Amino acid sequence: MKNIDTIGHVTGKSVYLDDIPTIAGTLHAAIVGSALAHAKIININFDEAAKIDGVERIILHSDIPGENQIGSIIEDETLLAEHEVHYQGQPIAIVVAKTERIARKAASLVKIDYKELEPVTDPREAKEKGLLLIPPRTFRMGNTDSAWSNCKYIIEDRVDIGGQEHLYIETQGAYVYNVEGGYIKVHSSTQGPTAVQKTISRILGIPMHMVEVDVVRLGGGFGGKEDQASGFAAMAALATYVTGKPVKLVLPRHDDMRMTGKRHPYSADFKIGLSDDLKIVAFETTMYQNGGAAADLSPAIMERTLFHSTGSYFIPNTRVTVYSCKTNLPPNTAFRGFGGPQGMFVIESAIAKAAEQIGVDTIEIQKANLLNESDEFQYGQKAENVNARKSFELAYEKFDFENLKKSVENYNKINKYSKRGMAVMPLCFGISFTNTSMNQARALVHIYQDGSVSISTGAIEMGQGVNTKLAQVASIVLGIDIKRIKVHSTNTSRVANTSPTAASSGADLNGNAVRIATSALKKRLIKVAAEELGFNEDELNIENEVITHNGNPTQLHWQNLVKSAHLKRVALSENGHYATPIIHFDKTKEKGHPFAYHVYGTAIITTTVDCIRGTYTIDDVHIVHDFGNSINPTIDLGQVEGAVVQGIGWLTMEELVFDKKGKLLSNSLSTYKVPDIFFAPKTIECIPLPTNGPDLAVLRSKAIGEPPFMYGIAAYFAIQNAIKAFNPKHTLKFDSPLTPEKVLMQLYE
Ligand code: MTE
Ligand code: LUZ
Ligand code: MOS
Repeated sequence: MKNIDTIGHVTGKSVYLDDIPTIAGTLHAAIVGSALAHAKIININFDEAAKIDGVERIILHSDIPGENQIGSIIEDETLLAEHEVHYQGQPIAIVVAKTERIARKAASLVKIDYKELEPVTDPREAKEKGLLLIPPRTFRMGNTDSAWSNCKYIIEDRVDIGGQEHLYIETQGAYVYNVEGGYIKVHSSTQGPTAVQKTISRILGIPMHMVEVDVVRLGGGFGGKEDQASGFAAMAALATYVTGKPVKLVLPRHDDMRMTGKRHPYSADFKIGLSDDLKIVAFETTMYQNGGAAADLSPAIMERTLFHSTGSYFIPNTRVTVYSCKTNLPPNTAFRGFGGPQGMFVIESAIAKAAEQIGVDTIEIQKANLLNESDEFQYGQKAENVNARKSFELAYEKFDFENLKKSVENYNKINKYSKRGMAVMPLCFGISFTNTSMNQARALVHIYQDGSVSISTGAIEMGQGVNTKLAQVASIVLGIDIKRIKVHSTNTSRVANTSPTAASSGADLNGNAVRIATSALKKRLIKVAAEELGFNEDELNIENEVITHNGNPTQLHWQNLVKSAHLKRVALSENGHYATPIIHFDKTKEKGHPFAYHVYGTAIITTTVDCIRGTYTIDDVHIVHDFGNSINPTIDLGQVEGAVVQGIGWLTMEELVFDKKGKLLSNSLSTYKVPDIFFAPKTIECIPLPTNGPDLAVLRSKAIGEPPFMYGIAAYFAIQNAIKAFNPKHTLKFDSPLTPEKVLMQLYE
């Protein structure tokens, strides 16, 4: 089963926000963003901007009829700045004009006088100054203090981790218009339609039922539109409120890059202790999360860092603390992995450093400490159906690790100025929103008189193929051809109180809601069929659109069954509600059972470094991944490939550069490099780990969106190992991204 969007995407017929036909008289908005990262606003002068022909209105915070507040977890963020600005690009005013070009031109002419204040961009400095977004949190298990004396080896070091620009192909945007009587309709490129609805209701001071948010699909989100789409939609809604006209706001790439938050950079100190037989006895780390100027989703991201700080390993004595630090950067936000990758990078760094100092292969320490069945995580959950060792061993065998290693060693013997390195990354990622209450979803399913089926859920299609999976679930449950099924836009008037499509759980949550709704509809239809055919209900089924009796086809076809059900006045619509069972978490104890299940896997990555230029290629990516019983292997493989390349990009070439004053210098595609087809690994081979999949995954098909991102971590260590092969004086450095410039310095340090 291919992604149902395939043809539309490659022929350019798929509709994105900016393709929606606009109503006559639609105005266009542009944002005036702060030129400075930290300053007091002294004066705003828009005389010159207002003079331009075609400018309709210039909107300030004082035009907001409701509350000037967009913070979702913590109320600490304005829609439009009032007296002070806290990051470069922070929205201050909105210019509304007849065309996009006029709006942008006028926005550039708005003059703002500032009194500059000292910006802070470094999280450790922020912590020193007491600038925290929320109080720190600590997860602990066992007793690290007393455990150190049982360690043969104790190793300490520091890790610095860079951020990452989302670079969704479609930038942030919204299109808003009045329907009647203050009821507004909003098209938004968002992962969280309910978040948009809530934010607009707050900004305009109107009830949520006066705001209808509709989303067809996104040109990528990657977490960047989980929270941050809300502000831009609210600006368009405010402009509609003020002007009474339809308003479209679509960010130019430059504005999107400088105004929106990114993956959080982290800095961390770690201490790891091992026994003689390479068991990790104790692990302590303190991490400084660079949260940016407002909380946004940082508290939840901090939480996932804590959850994943021991990676794929069992460590009996653990203490992990994260500080969420307030800096003068755009508020950092969700990005594939949601703080998990940073936590895992620290533990992998600690293991690699320990291996270097002890003088063993990293893989020996990894292997000795992989999670086993019933091991306890530091947050109290017991590991169940653990596939850590299984995937590790299968990867070792199937990809002939010993031979790979020998071929790398041989290559390095023969070649003087070109060196290879390899590294292994074991993965364990928890599935569920860590905030238990978010793990719910609804599906509204209609069967029309002609036998066609309509599905609405809270899931947002952003390229990950969730709509295809939802249609598959309905098709499997109802026993009908997928061509009869249409997955409709995500709309807050059809499906309310949606969780954002995030945490890789879009298919699990919404798919289960579809399963529940379609199962109920099927039950009703079978009852009708039993009456028509004179058989018992439990002997009947629907297969390939035909009603079967004990597995044998009858004369009754899906279409006729639907017709008679309607004539018999049987309800052909159903609303399915799903809430993940079992999960819970107690924040006062920092213990519980937060995840429905975990996703496991193992990647082996090899790389070649050009030791004259410092450039590198990623040669081969070998993965054993635990898909469960994949409902769509084609889509899932695509997710693995995309995620691993994105993960490699994060730690290698993608470098965010801010100057000391907090201004983003890498603000375009000429200065911010992402992996392209030439940089992508020469081969990505991914084999599924044969498993049945857990009960709590939709039709036992495990969540796929984020986990494979973290395989990219192996690329960092593979390059480090290649540097070591060239420069025997080199000691491991934990300072991502590992750009060619840094590689070159490390080759000759
Ligand atoms: N794949 C594509 N093509 N585009 C995206 O924006 N987002 C990722 C992942 N895969 C993304 C993607 C992220 S961050 C998440 S959380 C999941 O998809 C969300 O979708 P799911 O819950 O349906 O897996
Ligand atoms: N969003 C969120 C997420 O609100 N909670 C989560 O646990 C999460 N995890 C991954 C990505 N987004
Ligand atoms: Mo993904 S970071 O959960 O949107």
